[in-house]
Amino acid sequence: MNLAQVLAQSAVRNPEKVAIDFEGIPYTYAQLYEGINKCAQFLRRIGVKKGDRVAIQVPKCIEFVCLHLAVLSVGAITLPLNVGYPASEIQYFLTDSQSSVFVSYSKGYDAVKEAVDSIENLKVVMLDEKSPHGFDALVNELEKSSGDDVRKYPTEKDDVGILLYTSGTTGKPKGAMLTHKNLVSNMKALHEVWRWSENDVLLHALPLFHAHGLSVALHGGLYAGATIVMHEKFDPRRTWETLESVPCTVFMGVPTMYYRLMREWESIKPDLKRMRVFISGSAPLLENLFYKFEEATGFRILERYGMTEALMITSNPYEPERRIPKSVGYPLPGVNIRIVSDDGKDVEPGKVGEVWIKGDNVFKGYWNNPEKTRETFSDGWLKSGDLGYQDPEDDLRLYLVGRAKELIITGGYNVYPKEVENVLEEHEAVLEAAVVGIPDEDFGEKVTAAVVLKEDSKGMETDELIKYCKSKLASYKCPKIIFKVDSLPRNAMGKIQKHILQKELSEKVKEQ
Ligand code: MCA
Ligand code: AMP
Repeated sequence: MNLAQVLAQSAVRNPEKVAIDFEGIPYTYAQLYEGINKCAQFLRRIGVKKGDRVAIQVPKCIEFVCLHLAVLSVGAITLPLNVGYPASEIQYFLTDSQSSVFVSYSKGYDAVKEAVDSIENLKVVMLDEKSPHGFDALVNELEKSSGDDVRKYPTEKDDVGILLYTSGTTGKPKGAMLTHKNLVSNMKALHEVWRWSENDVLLHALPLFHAHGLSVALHGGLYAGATIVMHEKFDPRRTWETLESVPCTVFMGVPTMYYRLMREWESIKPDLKRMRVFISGSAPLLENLFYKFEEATGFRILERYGMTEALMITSNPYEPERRIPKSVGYPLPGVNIRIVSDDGKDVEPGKVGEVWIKGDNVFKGYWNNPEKTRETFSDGWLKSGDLGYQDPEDDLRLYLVGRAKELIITGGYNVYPKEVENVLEEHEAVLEAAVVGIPDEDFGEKVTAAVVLKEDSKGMETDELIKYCKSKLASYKCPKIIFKVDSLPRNAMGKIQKHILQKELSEKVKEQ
């Protein structure tokens, strides 16, 4: 089994149809698959073999799509990376994954060059800035390619296709291994539940380096043989205008995007007569936003629940009248869930417990980390760290109510406080630090820190600490606000009481 091979069938069915319109430049299915084959030849030429990790850190572009599917076609593994990651994070991902190729672009490469140069046996593929999306170097290489089809798809269903790094409670990101079976089965389940068809036109405004934009949106659209209109960045006004002018039938976003779309609604009020469905996920969609959106547009947003380690888990039903705010719906076909208490026993329907997951969607484990993998599973069930309950009155419909794991979700991105605390505590002026999520209308939660400074550094400005964090962490992980405090609230055991701190900092934010 190979995801790229499954997707290649759309090219055979409808070669002349536009597969992706990237920022106004259309690429037919035939052109896309020619590009994939050329990239596959290039990868073979530079020695990429089955199982090799190919890390790609480039802005959203058509070349990313071709490279990613070419990597899978030759049996290798794609490791997509956020362009916002600074050098220290990139060095960690490349060394931890033992990647053999790093695909970068000149504007971004300067920032990571020093860290990357120190890694042995790593081939760097540079893409310069002359082609429409900055990819002349690769494009030149591709021109050397012949017409031979080198896509051999040498993988079995349990071979890894994508390695996605997710942060963890210990602070060090771990590489989640997603197999071809995970990717294909989940894509097919969503195809059925969301009633994808080749008549669909998806507006794709998400990043391609997470499961949401990559697996759910990109793979889903290509599998359906639909047309994907890709915007490099999300812009709410442009999104409304495009949904009307193209016109589109499907949109996917995180709640922050829906919040920003609503802010622009009144001044545009686009005609959405061709739209079929708006889908939300990656973070909780607030009830008032669900209703506000429905009142304005007439559409009930279809909310679903997923996590990198299990791709998509549950979804509200497709029928609009069965989409309910606050509920994430029912398990997808082939996915099983349980709600489990602290002692590992199933709780009664209606009672809150941790969501456990089993099915073809569940990942193979963390890269090179059997210990963390073992901790994440119990009897073959993936322990999600999410807290929820099933409604006994409504066919066990799932509601999420919180998280057992210490996690902040900001604008759909996950931030583990420990990772930020570690960085803050490495600063010479900081004695100790604690990081929490403060409710925020736009981002859902806002990363916020409290620091106790060392005696001789009490006068230091917190702006300086934020600047320091930005040099060490992707900017979405950096605290938006840092408060100086004399001490952190602790219990009798000395453990920091995050819920008290969270309340205290929320009050401080309100006072500002
Ligand atoms: C950008 N910034 C953020 C975020 N995004 N800060 C906190 N949280 C964020 N999500 C920073 C920028 O670096 C910048 O920092 C400042 O905030 C203002 O940026 P702004 O222009 O407002 O942001 P933007 O570029 O418009 O991005 C907002 C966004 C983006 C479009 C909502 O965050 C986004 O694309 N989110 C989607 C993430 C996603 O795909 N998640 C799926 C994970 P400064 O000014 O300091 O430089 S996969 C997943 O969760 C599972 C599988 C699932 O269920 O889907
Ligand atoms: P990630 O590790 O980036 O894949 O994020 C996965 C986490 O996002 C899940 O464990 C949930 O906590 C959260 N999540 C995803 N979808 C939803 C949703 N619809 N509602 C609430 N939380 C969600």
